[in-house]
Amino acid sequence: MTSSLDQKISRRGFFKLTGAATAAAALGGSDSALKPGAAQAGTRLKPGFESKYTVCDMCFNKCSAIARVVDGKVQKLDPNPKFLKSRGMLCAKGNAGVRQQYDPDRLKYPLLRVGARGEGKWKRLGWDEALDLAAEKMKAIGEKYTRCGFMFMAGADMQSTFIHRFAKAYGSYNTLSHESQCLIAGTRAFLDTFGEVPIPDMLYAKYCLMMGANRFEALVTPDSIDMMTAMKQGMKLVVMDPRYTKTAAKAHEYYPIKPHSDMAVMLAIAHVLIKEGLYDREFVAEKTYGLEQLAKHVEPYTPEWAATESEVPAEVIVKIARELGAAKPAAMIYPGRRSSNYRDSTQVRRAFAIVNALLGNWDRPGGLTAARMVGLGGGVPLEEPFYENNPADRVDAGRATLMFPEEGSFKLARDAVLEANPYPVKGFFCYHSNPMQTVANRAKTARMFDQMEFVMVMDVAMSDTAWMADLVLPSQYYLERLDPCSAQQGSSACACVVMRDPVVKPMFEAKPVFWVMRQLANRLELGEHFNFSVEEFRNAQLKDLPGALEALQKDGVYYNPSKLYGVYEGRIYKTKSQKIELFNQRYADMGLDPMPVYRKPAQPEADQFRLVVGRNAVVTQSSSTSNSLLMEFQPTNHLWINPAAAKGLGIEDGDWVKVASPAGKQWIQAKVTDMTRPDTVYMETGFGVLSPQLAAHGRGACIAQVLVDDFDQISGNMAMHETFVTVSKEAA
Ligand SMILES: Nc1nc2c(c(=O)[nH]1)N[C@H]1C(S)=C(S)[C@@H](COP(=O)(O)OP(=O)(O)OC[C@H]3O[C@@H](n4cnc5c(=O)[nH]c(N)nc54)[C@H](O)[C@@H]3O)O[C@H]1N2
Ligand SMILES: Nc1nc2c(c(=O)[nH]1)N[C@H]1C(S)=C(S)[C@@H](COP(=O)(O)OP(=O)(O)OC[C@H]3O[C@@H](n4cnc5c(=O)[nH]c(N)nc54)[C@H](O)[C@@H]3O)O[C@H]1N2
Ligand code: SF4
Ligand SMILES: [Mo]
Repeated sequence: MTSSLDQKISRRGFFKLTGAATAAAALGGSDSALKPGAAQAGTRLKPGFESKYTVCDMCFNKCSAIARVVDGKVQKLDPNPKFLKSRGMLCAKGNAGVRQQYDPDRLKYPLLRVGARGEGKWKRLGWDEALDLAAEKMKAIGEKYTRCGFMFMAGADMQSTFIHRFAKAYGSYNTLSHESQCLIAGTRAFLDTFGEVPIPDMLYAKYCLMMGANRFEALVTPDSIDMMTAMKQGMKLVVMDPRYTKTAAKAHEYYPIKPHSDMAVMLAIAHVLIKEGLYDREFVAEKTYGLEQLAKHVEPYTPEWAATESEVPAEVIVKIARELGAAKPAAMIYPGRRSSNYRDSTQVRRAFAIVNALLGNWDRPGGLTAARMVGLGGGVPLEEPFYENNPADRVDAGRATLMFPEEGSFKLARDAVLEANPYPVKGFFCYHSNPMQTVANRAKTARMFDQMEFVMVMDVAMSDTAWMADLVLPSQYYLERLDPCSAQQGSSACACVVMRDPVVKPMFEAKPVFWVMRQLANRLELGEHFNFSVEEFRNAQLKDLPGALEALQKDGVYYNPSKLYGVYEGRIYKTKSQKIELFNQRYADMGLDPMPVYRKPAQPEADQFRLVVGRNAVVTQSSSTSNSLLMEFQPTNHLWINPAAAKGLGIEDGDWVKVASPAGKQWIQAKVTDMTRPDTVYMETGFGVLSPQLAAHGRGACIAQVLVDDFDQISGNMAMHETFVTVSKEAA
């Protein structure tokens, strides 16, 4: 059966279908300065422009920037040369921040749904009405289903801390962040090996093996920029990816690895390092636990065996192991960031961590370094109230072995909500995140919203998640906001703090989420937990950092220089054995594999492909769906399919194809290219949106509709690459 979410509908068609045209027309502002293109016009700066520091919010990296302001309007954004973490860079998306600020389709007023959910019929509300309604719903849901019956989600934002604080004051354990869609399997793996989440010291590395990361397109500062510099300084880069990415194109060597076989390659590298005595003997003897068990464990994992699993030739695996051994300790297996890939992603990343430990690169130049604490305080302390009638735990508790208590797992929480097991959850507040586009199995997310009694979304744009809400609240954009401080760690780029002051006056009726939380707290008799201003919160954060506020005002960034390497000299590791754990006893006690065990992964059938996700330098997940400037660079998405596979299916470049999985189907144009393996297809994220108020509407297909919602069994991380699809030539 085709659900309405599977359909491809043009923007014009959608207006007709839902009768949303009148509503949308009423929402569109008449301010001519906001017409498309107006923000780009007249970017020549007039003499006397003002310069103000800000922090980019176009992705999670938080690069410090300088806004050039003319007549109260931002004309241009420039990088802050004093912000070492981005090495004085502001990427294409960062530059396009101006466009987002003056997006003619920005959310302007609180909106109440008046039609069916997702139909797009809205009524404008005043803020008081909107907040009274939200408070009333929160009270009613809390009373009827306990306070855990209301779930809170907050994306990667400097004000997200206030949502977590509100949830605690209100009494719900059910908080979610973007992290279970992003990196928690990797975080879990490194914490359970080193007791720390490492920061790669890319700038001084001599050798880097990068697998499952695409650092020249998926920008992470300072790694992306440092990788270029390190290569100029002689670093060797080897990339393994089923796709020929931009990073692969720049690498010294590239291998189109069979998806889901990284663990095999890594265990075979460990095999060679140990067998040929190429590991750092002194370091391993002194700082690690479990070499003997590991040596025995990797004995059968030979390069020849790994080659049959991964299609990376055995002699290449041996060569890489020897080169890593020769370049150590300034040699690394790049730890990666997004690890929302497979059912065993924690164990895959454990294998990465273990090889790094064998190379002795921990806490040393060109290796993996410990995140340095900059000394930023937690702000105004919260006295968390206790509510007696609450359930014992989070709604997703126990569905994965070792979840993080504040992050949980969106995928598993959604399952629990749909099953109403162990208890019903009937209210949802989402801030600065867009699960309708960024969580696998969009139809399931829509079903979760369908069974909610109240969904409130606060965004800058009518995202697909806002489109499903009962109440939509217009958020201030980062250039308008006063935000708390944020600490940043970054290898040799130094630990630092950034903060945001408003650059321009807020437009329309947009408000900061802090204000919304405070207003709601007052209405729910929780005002004592929000009886401070953002400035006061910020001052409390900075109380142990004398001179920081002045530095932030003068330079846009505050540094707290600290030791870079050798931080762990004389220190114990935060693991059970107090050493770096090659063998993890805690895992063994819990019935988990104490060392990564390779189990043959499921493979696509003859008529199927594995669908993988990945990034593009001018797209940020779903955030750029409202940015018409970025859309000019990447107007739509395509399905990458290998020529041999396409030929077998009679598909030619540019043909429309149907991509189908058990989660759903979409229609998209094929890009026939040998930049992907014959068993792997790929499409970009951030297209095929439902909301007609987004610049991306009517463009491309939605990958979240097709991705299957599997999960990493240890961390609860979403596992998007467990998706097998069929592809057939078929017009939309
Ligand atoms: N321009 C841009 N930059 C960004 C972001 C953005 O949206 N846009 N997002 C930011 C965020 S939140 C994050 S978490 C990071 C993510 O940074 P990365 O994790 O580097 O990003 P991806 O592009 O998802 O990289 C995953 C790569 O793994 C490959 N791959 C898939 N399956 C396998 C496999 O089994 N084995 C191997 N070896 N490779 C595989 C994919 O083809 C893809 O190229 O990027 C950050 N930077
Ligand atoms: N298919 C697929 N899914 C993915 C990924 C993928 O590569 N492919 N990547 C995964 C990863 S690594 C991550 S980190 C997650 C991220 O997933 P999300 O947390 O959903 O992040 P974004 O897609 O960036 O969506 C952010 C939302 O915040 C809104 N926003 C932007 N600025 C503001 C603001 O100032 N205020 C408010 N209130 N809202 C604002 C945007 O309009 C957008 O709706 O996605 C994950 N899901
Ligand atoms: S990497 Fe680009 S989009 Fe991300 S914060 Fe930095 S400038 Fe902004
Ligand atoms: Mo992410």
